[in-house]
Amino acid sequence: MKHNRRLFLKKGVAVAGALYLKPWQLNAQTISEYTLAPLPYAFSDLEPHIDTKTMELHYGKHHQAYVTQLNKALANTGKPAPSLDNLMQTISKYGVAVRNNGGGHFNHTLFWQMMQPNGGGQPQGKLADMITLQFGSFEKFKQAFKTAALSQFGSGWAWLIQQRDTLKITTTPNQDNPRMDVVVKSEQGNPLLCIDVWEHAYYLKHQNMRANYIDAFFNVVNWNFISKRLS
Ligand code: MN3
Repeated sequence: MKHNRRLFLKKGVAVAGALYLKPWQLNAQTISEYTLAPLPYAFSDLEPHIDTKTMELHYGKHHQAYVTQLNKALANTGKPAPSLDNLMQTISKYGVAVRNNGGGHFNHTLFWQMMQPNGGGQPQGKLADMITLQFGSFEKFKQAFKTAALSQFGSGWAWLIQQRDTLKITTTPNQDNPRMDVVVKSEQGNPLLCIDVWEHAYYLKHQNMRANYIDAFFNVVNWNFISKRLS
């Protein structure tokens, strides 16, 4: 009897609670939404390495879709939006729609900033020293990064990550990234450099030749931005 009564009380409280809206459900404006940041350069600025049409579609359609779908998926959870970095570190608590679209938003936000007109060349200072220490030389690093980006089967990303005092090259499928808590611990880290190897990132200009796209990408890398990401 006692047990049943307690159960009834618990259920009663749960039902009563459902009648009241949580503070963040009272007003749609209190729900913080993710937004697509402006590109730090024009669509045509990365020519001839990354073509204008690819940039228009990749940023304007693909990235925008990740942001729209992420906001939709998160609204369905009824929870407020955490910071994007925090979302990555707690992604295991969310469903597949938040993982895919949240990852897509995080990855592309980084990716645009990693490129710049008149980029390329080599990193300087501490990052250059760490790359030489870890990989032997910048050229050896570049080759290893390219090999990793080529080896990612199907859609995904290649990364240079920082793990305390060491650097590591890794890859992730789909829109996963090394900040996500669902990624195996040994492949988690602070993302420094990344390249999108989904076909939508290169097919218009390079068709099936992913290697040519990777070479072109190295001509627009913003090493200054990447160096500042060292922690
Ligand atoms: Mn993409």
